[in-house]
Amino acid sequence: MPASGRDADDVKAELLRLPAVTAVQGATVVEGNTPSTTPMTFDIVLDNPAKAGDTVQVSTSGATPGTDYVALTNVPVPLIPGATTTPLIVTVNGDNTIEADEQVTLTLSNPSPGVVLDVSSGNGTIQNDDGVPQVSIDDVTVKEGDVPSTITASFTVLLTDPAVGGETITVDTAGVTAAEVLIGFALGSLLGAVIGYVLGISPTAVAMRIEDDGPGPAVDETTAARSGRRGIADMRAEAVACGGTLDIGPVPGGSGMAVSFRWPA
Ligand SMILES: [Ca+2]
Ligand SMILES: [Ca+2]
Repeated sequence: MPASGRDADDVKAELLRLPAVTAVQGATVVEGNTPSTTPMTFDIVLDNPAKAGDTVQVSTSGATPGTDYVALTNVPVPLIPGATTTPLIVTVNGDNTIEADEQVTLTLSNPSPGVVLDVSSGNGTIQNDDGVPQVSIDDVTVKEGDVPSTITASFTVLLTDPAVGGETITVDTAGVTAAEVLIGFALGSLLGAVIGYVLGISPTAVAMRIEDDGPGPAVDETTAARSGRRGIADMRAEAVACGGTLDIGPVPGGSGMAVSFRWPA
């Protein structure tokens, strides 16, 4: 028996217990979005427990090093003494890019004496979690307000996935417009009612059309006419006075007369 107390069988048994890496098991992680990061764990698996001082070096490759994950190059990793598994974390950087799943390879090298690399690499997967955004928009109700106020109707456009940046959509408005507002209106009460009623609908312009049936004032209105009502002349003057215009002409395709008022002129 040697002076050390170990015989050949002891040395042989010790050699048989030298740890050998038998697997490098990478994880699958969901990528996440900017600026989040996600740990991807690689388990360095040994067939026998590591001893104090056992180390390997690790490097990463695959996907876009430094962008998709924090790259490692020949980084020494101490194996956990007495353990058969040593975890090693690679930091995955989230992004908002629509892309395929990506693979990260962890490669082991330069084991310390007594450590054998039966397996020297393993793969992990970054699962892309970005898709083509679907767009929706909500409904908005606002109170129109009074002259001369204007009211802002704020619509919210929602995406199902975060925008990458640079995407645009075209929006258009439809519905009530100044030109579409048609208000039945009695001759003689034109301006006061029009200004108060319509400006809240369109903050920039208003148009309306007034028609009569053409027979002219009734007999019982004669007194009113004689008392100062001058019909169209008064209406036009009041339209101009408030900054609008008044157009008068025959009703298209029919009999009678039409009066169109627009504000501002
Ligand atoms: Ca993402
Ligand atoms: Ca992505």
